[in-house]
Amino acid sequence: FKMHFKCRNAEVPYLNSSIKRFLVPDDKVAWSTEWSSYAPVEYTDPSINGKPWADTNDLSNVKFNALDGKVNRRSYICDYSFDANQRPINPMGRSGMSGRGILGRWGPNHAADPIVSRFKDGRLQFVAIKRKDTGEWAIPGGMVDPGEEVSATLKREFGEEALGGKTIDMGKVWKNGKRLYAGYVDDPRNTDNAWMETVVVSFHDYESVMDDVKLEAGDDAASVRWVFVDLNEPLYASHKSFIDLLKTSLDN
Ligand code: RP5
Ligand code: MG
Ligand code: MG
Repeated sequence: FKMHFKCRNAEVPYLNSSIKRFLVPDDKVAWSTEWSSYAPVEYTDPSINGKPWADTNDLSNVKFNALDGKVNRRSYICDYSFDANQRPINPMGRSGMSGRGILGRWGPNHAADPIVSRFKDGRLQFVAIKRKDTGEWAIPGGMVDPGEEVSATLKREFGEEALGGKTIDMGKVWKNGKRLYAGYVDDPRNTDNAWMETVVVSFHDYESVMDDVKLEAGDDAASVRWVFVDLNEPLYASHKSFIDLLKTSLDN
């Protein structure tokens, strides 16, 4: 991605708040562009305080750009740099908000996105959830737990969000994993100091294993269903681009 958009939307309030971002025009996104009057809104959602998955405001013992104990604080994009307060700086540029917003980690917040797909009457479909937070269709992804392998996160999140937490034998599907992407996500929750990164893996169902699997929404998901890749609705964050990568990979 060359530029982020969804985490610059200054018209709508930030998730679960009434806070609006400082407007960052396209030509001012890059940190290399001087902008002395830039005044991002400082915001960290008070509800993340004390959460086991969240950092504290004390940065002194955090090992950035490294594996910090069990927490992966490396970025797929680059070795990120720091602002005057020693806070990581979003490598994709300004977002109009400083602090962590509702994200737990300073710097990269690592997720994993499993795309389970099949052909239905010759048309490509994938398993999508309707997210409870924004109401948009999305890949049923989620955060990598400390010490967890990404390959485990993919299956766990799919199970939690698309299979109602049940363990279902999808053996053949899980064997066809193909990594499509690892990097930045233009997530509406991103800030100048905290951002989403993900690993997207395609699991195409070549053997119709999924025909016998009953989808059931759970956790972040309000509903779940097979969605055609050419649906006429926006997808969450950068998920549209991830689906485009899926299409290309199945064409080859
Ligand atoms: C997106 O947020 C990722 O692509 C992934 O789908 C998701 C992870 O966050 P939660 O679903 O846990 O909120 O940036
Ligand atoms: Mg989840
Ligand atoms: Mg999720």
